[in-house]
Amino acid sequence: IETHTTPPSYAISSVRRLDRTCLSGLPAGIRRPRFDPAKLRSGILHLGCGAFHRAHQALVTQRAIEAEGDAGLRWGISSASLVRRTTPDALAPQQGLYTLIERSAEGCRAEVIGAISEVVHAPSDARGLAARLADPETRIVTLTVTDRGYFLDPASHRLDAGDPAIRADLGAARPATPIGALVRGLALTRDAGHVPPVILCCDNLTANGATLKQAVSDFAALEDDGLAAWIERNVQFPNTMVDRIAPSTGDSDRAEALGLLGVEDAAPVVAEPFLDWVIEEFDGPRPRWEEGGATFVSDVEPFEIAKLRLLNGTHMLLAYIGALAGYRTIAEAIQDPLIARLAERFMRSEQGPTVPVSRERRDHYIDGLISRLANPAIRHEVGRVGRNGSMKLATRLLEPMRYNLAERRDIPCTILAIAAWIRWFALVDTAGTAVSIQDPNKDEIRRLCRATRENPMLRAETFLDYDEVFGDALPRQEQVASQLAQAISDLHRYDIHEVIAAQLGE
Ligand code: CS2
Repeated sequence: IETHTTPPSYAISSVRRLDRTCLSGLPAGIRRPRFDPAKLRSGILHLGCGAFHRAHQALVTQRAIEAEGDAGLRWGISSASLVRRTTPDALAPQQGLYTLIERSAEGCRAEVIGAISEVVHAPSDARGLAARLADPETRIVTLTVTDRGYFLDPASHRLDAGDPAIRADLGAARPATPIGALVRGLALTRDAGHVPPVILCCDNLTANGATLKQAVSDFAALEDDGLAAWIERNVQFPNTMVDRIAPSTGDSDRAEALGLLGVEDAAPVVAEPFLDWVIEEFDGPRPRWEEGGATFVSDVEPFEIAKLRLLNGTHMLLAYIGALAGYRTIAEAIQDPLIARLAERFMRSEQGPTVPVSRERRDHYIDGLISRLANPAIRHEVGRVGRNGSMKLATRLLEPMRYNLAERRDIPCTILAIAAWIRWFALVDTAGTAVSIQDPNKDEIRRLCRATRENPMLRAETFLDYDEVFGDALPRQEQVASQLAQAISDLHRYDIHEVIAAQLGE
């Protein structure tokens, strides 16, 4: 009998790393770029090289490049990470290539994305973001830097000029924040007499383009009024609505990519099959993004409100309620029939009526969402979806809540979602340690919880008065306070399922 004490050496070294030389040898079922990625130029500068960008804009851009042939090669993406170097380090040896795995209950589809012409780690980049933005070849700048990346004052939605990161960027040669980098790049563009690129915010903010424009103008005005006026007149910031569920990548996803490709990919991304991108029409050259499913419209607002309130708002409800019920992912949470009824009621009877689209369109979107959220092949962790809630609550829950209160509509699901969000900060693991929660206001929120420990009414009033998060007083605030106090108290005393059933009147 032949035995091997050590495996043959080819078994150790045979796994190659994905790069351009592997493309032609990939298994037949794996779609790959229908252009030569080595020939791309960088017509797009992107800030925030995370999973969402790589599962969304990069795929749509890949389709646009493919559709245009050689003319499309100008639309490569120079994709920058602003803080961490994990993604640039993983993508550099792969020449920007990575696998996009689309998963549903029916199976998966994998494609190698080659639209990223260059991966940049901004803090160590010799050229710097400002010089890249001011390069006349850059015609479009896209951003996915999350709500936190904009340094907005929650009440006014204007730049929080007092934030230390913004203060540190004023006058800095190489600003570290996205807003600072945009302003520095636009100043170079103006000084060189070039036409500025179009700036496309792809984050889930209300009126994201207009909001970003205001924040950029606010920053510019702190340095140079003339620059702020020039930006106001010359730079387009179209509004957009972006939609695709893309959880963060884990080891099992890397293992799956290896299995599918036969070569190692250190930075695959996973997404649901659904994709939507609605962009306000703008002037100037652009990729033919329609080829990848984008739509250009004159008014993005109805799409954006529908998406923020129905998808992102329900995500928040499911994240907090799901966490309290002990579920790990959004799909697990919504597979619980009681939680599913709560989510559906929240969408149809509370968030839905506040959305300015036809009843038919809204119902159609909600029907689709119920199955998207339940996609068992997407492991979207509740802790991740729930992070930074103090910054997301306003657009996703509080704006529709104000509207509903003014209409005198009952909002038991919204009240429960807010109570669950507050309770979430008190979550402990089995060893009794506070669960790690990511939120810029976490310390303050935990302090408010401690200060109101034994008194649900005081807690409800204290939170509703916390204007950093809740803004101005709500309509009928006293009534809301007593309902919220009841929900807070119930969540302390009873099992979450009993509380949901009571709230649904079941
Ligand atoms: C989620 C979004 O984490 C979150 O805040 O609600 O990332 C959501 O998955 C996307 O907006 C879907 O388009």
